[in-house]
Amino acid sequence: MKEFRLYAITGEQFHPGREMLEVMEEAIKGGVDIIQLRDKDGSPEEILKKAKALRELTRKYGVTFIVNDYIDIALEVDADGVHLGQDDVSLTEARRRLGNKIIGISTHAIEEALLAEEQGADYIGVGPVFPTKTKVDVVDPVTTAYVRQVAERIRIPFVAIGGIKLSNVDEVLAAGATRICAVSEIVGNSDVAGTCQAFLRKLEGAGASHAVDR
Ligand code: 3NM
Repeated sequence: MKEFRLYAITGEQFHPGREMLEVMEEAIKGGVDIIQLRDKDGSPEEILKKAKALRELTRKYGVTFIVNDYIDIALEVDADGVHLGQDDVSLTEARRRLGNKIIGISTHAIEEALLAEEQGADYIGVGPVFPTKTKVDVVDPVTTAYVRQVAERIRIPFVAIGGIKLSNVDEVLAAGATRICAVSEIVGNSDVAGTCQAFLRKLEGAGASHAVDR
C-alpha cells in the first residue's frame, strides 16, 4: 500500500452543523494521506452515499480511501480497502472478497498483531493508546508500552490510535510510532487543516519518513 503518516477517520458527532465532506476536505488540505469512513449509526444506504462522495473527494486529491466494516460498500465504490475489527469477518474471508485491496485490522495486544501480520493484513491499528470516548466498546488503554512492543516486533505498517492529541502525540512517537490516527482531535477542531499540519510537523520532527510504495 502507499505509505502514509497521518490517518483521519470521520466522526460526524464531533462537528455538529458542519458537513462531513467539507471537514474531510480540510483534513486533506492539511495533509492527511489516508481517510476512513467510519459510521456506526447510519443505514447501509446512507453509508453507501457517503462512501461514494468520499471516494470522489479522495480520488480528486490522490488520498487513500478506506471503508470501516462494510466490504460490500468498499467494493461497490472502489475504495482502496477496508478496516476491520477483531470481531468482524475473518481476514481470510475478507482477503478472498477483496483481492489485493488494502485490509487493516484493529489490534489491542501483541498476539492479535502477530496473527494479523501472519494472516496477511496490510496494516494494523494499535490502540487505544490513551482513553477515548470515540470508540464505545473498546478495551482499556493499551498505553505506549504496546506501541513499543509493536514497533519492535511487527514488520507491516502500524498506526497508533485512540485518544491521540497534539498534546500527547510526542509520547506516542517516542515509543516508536511513525504513523498516527486521530478522530476527535482532527475533525472536532475549529481549524482542521491547521491541526493536521501541526501533527505532521510533530511526525516530521520525530523523523517519520514518507517513502513511496512498499
Ligand atoms: N479505534 P479518538 S480507538 C476508531 O483502539 C478507534 O482500535 C480504536 O478516536 C482502537 O482519536 C478509536 O477521538 C477511536 O480518540 C479514536
